[in-house]
Amino acid sequence: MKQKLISLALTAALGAFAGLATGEEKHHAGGSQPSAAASASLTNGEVRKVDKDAKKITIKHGPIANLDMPAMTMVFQVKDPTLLDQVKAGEKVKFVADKVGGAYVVVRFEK
Ligand SMILES: [Cu+2]
Repeated sequence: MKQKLISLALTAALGAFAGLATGEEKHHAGGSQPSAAASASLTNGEVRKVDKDAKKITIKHGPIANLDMPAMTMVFQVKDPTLLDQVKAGEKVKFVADKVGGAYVVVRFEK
């Protein structure tokens, strides 16, 4: 019984190692793009409110795959305040969102 457990643990460890090796290979194949941006997907949304003073934006968004979030209207922070100069209320946008330090942040917009 003990022998079997050790064997299982060893198999799991080897599996994890193989997974790491594969991930490393993918990373290299992806070129020089940061891995976070490469894995994040574009989300459709409609800008509801832009608050430059608070550096926040309200977006009615579709499902966000990389954050496992359903469609809703919510407030995002922005990675860079200048992002708020690219959009205005009522505009349809595509954007990349990420979770940074427990907050939902818009990383970039794409028109
Ligand atoms: Cu949301």
